Amino acid sequence: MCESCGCGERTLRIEVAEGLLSTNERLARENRAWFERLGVRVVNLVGSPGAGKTSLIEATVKALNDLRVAVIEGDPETRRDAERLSRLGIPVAAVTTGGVCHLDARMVHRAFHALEDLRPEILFIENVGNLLCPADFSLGEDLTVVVLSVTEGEDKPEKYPQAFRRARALVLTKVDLLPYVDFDTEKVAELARRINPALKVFPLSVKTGEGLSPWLDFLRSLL
Ligand SMILES: Nc1nc2c(ncn2[C@@H]2O[C@H](COP(=O)(O)OP(=O)(O)O)[C@@H](O)[C@H]2O)c(=O)[nH]1
Ligand SMILES: [Mg+2]
Repeated sequence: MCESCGCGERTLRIEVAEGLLSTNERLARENRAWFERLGVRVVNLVGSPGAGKTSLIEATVKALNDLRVAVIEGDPETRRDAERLSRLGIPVAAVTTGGVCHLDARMVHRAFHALEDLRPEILFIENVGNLLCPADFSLGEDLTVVVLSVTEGEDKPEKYPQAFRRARALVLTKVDLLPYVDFDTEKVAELARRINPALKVFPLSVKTGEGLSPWLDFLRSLL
């Protein structure tokens, strides 16, 4: 099954020869080459549990209905998010990490075998809900997107700088709840840009649809 991507024996040898992190980097590079060969753009969504990652994928895939989109869903336990997307007819592969706090390149590699034949143009990877660990593990993605909801507090960019440093975009979700919480989207965007000046920021709500268009335009611009 892995003949198309070049993993297998070689991967095992790499693992014995190198440490854990560099093994992941190596596998991530193999994923990257595989994704490039297939012409699929890969978006790694990172954020706390409940930030709105699955909801964002649902709304995004619905809006990009002219594109072939697939999803890898990472969860520490259960396949609930994958089942949720599957019910909407979205092609999805589930990775249950068994309590591990992040996805790694190998997990993504194995999961993508189930989606490869669909020839997706965009692959969304919902990482395990966590702002810390996923920032240390490349998956071979084109870009990482941090998903931060307005209910999580303004201090998160400064508390979790590594995730923001790694990301190309920041989606500030649940802006429909702004009247009820102390959260200044401009201020948080500014704090995040101090860490990563190139960060593109998309405040939006999947409940009302506000702010979705610039996010969708950004995704289309990747193709
Ligand atoms: N008000 C509001 N609620 C949202 C929005 N996006 C997600 N939610 C809710 O936030 C909760 C967690 O969403 P989910 O997508 O499962 O988060 P995940 O754990 O990051 O995948 C659910 O109850 C969603 O309905 C939004 O834009 N506005
Ligand atoms: Mg989810």
